[in-house]
Amino acid sequence: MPLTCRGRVRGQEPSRGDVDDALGKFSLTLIDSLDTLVVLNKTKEFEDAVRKVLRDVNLDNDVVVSVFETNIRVLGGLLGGHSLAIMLKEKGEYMQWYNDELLQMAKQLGYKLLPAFNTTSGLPYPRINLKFGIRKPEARTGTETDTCTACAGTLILEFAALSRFTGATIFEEYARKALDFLWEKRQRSSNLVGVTINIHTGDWVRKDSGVGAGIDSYYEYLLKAYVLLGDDSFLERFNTHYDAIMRYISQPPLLLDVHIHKPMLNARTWMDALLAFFPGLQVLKGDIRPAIETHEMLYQVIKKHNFLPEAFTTDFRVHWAQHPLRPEFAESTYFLYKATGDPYYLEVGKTLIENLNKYARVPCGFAAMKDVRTGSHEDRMDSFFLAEMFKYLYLLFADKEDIIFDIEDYIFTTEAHLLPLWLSTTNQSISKKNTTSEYTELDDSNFDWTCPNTQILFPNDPLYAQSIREPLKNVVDKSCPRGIIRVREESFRSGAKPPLRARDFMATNPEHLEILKKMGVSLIHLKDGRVQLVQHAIQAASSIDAEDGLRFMQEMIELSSQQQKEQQLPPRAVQIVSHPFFGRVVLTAGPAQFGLDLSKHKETRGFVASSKPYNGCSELTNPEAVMGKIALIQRGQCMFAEKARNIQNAGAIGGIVIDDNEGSSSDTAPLFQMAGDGKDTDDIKIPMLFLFSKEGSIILDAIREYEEVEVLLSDKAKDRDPEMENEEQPSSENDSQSAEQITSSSQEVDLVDQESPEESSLNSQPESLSLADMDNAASVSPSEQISNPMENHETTSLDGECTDLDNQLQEQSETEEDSNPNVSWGKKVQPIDSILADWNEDIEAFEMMEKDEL
Ligand code: DMJ
Repeated sequence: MPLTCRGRVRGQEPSRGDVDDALGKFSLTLIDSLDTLVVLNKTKEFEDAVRKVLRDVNLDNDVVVSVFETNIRVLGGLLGGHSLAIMLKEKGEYMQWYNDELLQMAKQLGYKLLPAFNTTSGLPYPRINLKFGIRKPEARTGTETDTCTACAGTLILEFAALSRFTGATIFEEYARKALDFLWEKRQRSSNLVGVTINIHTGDWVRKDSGVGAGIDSYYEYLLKAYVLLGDDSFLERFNTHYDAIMRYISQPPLLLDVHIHKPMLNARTWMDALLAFFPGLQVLKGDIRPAIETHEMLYQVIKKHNFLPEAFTTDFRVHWAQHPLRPEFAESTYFLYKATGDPYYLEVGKTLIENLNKYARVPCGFAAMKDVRTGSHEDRMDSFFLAEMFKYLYLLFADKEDIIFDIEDYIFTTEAHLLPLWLSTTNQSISKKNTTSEYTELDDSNFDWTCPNTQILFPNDPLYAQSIREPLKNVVDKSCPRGIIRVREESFRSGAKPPLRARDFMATNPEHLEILKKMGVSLIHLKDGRVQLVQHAIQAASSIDAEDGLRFMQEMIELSSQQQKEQQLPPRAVQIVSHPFFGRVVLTAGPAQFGLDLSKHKETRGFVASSKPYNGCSELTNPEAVMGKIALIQRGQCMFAEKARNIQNAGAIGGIVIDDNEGSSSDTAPLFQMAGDGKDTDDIKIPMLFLFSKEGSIILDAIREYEEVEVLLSDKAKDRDPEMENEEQPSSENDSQSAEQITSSSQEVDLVDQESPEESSLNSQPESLSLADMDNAASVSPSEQISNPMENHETTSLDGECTDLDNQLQEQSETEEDSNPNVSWGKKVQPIDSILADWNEDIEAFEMMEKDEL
């Protein structure tokens, strides 16, 4: 604990939940950093540290620990220490007294972990009691049903090394069996694996698939098992998965989670920091281009926030602002430097070190970042910081002669522990077993290279890496590609105007659409209701029309950018306060550029009522139902301002417009801002908010279920207060009982979090799409593409200040309270349960990340 300058002892500090499962009162940090000392040429200190481990460490503690973490950090640490201890002993100077004591400890620990594998599948239980094992009453574990893929698939290096060092075959056999089972359970059509699996049935519990949290080191160990053990089946499995990853998950420079059954469907719109190891693995595989691309993208996220946030969105905003000093990016930087020899990667390493010293260094070590945006610290320095970060950063800058042994003779485990490659020929007969032989025919290009060969594969030509990196230079900060600026200047210099002015354009006007078509501009209606404008000059009627099209697009960009700068409104909140929600359900809502400004006025509280007609486009036929209430209106058919006037005239005190695009959700779509009608909207006095369809359905379902639903419209969710509950008077005893049940099983889901002032000034990109001032009117997505007739009719992707006309969500950071929401609903609210299923996926992912099996 670098802030309080003490060690963290399990049980003596308040529990942090699953993240503490890495701690087993076995001097984790000491063991995890043993081989780092040798790499850093601290041989004397290594000798002392080994003595301390042998003298002090007790493995027989009554503590429930994570099998995965104990394997990679403790078993791996002991084996790495042993590997270097025998290397030093052989050299004849240090460790002359050493008699395999660390290996004996490792073996003892290995036997302690074995009971975890006592499942029909052979997949290990996620946790084990070091003293009592599994299932015994005193063990307090063994009832779990699920584990993560990485948890079950990241054992083979340590377990095989233990078997081969000691001759006890059982460890390698168990780890192989778990891997065989995972391989059998892969989704056969996509060849992907999910994040979580049932250890008894083998069913995928979470069917999303990526290369980060929950899966990462499973892939790493397949390739490295091949390197260490020379067993072809591991390589074939790895290549099969790699082929699937590159087909579905890799969307250079992004790596995006998909569904294993529908791999063309992205499962989320954010990436986690753990996937930063993947470029390093791609180097090991020999696929350097995507490695350079992803690494460059990650580096730019780091440059923006000093560290890689725990999760960030596909448009590079912070999704989860914590950073526990993870080493994955340094690891990939090291591998890329080894592969390319490009000094750029030394510069990257220098930046990492400078940032660590500047922002994380504290008197007693380096403190994790609680929030990369504010630079606040957490009293935490995980053992992987010394095991991995120090090692990789040192190795990045070390010359061969700086290291007292040949690092090329070793393989790095996922925790960067060193295992000697000579193990591949030791005791190998003991564990070879027949593995499945049916492998799918693969694209042969994936088999080209299997190990890095820095001499042949990567010709030490720095320009090679640079040529791949260069086009991605602005991928994160979204500055304008030069070519477009040039064209824009020329276009404006000529003073020519397009036949249709951007400010007059209406997506519902057939004449306008005709003109657009002539200019080669097409409209793509996105699922979330927005419209994407794309210009392909080649599709224009003539080159003059093509130029007009370009001018039109540029005007559109200018207009939108200008409007957005004028009106950057943050998200708002719709909080359901009536029974049985009591303020626990907070829905992210889009603001309106007209009506009561909720950031300046007190929140509006009221019961909801649907308007008739539901689209609110004409005078309401049910004013008595809406009077004094918050009216629900469906998006579409007329302008938002018109809807607002109609419900206001009927006596409504506020309005919620619900998106008519089925399935739209604030999870996947950017914030939607309702613009006015281009005229004076001062007459609209009531607050208006916008909900995507999923969030809207929650309110509609609640009305069906409970009839009376009261909500709070505000700029920020209010703390759930007793008032909310006191107002609730269940109508019958039964109701009262179920309300209680629901209350106790529900927790707060706060999807709204205010951006820090600092961030909002940084985040000066256009925030909203005022062009959408007519319902269903045009908007332009961030991936807007415009082709430039003077540039070979190429389609150029523009973003950021230039073209990102899309609404941008304010950055949402997970606070400590809301980073672990666990939505569980009682039977009574079943319909809402299904609507929240998608949210649960994200929430589970966060929980998973928290578990730190990451
Ligand atoms: C390390 O413990 C290992 O690298 C693991 O495989 C995943 N991540 C952590 C550090 O982030």
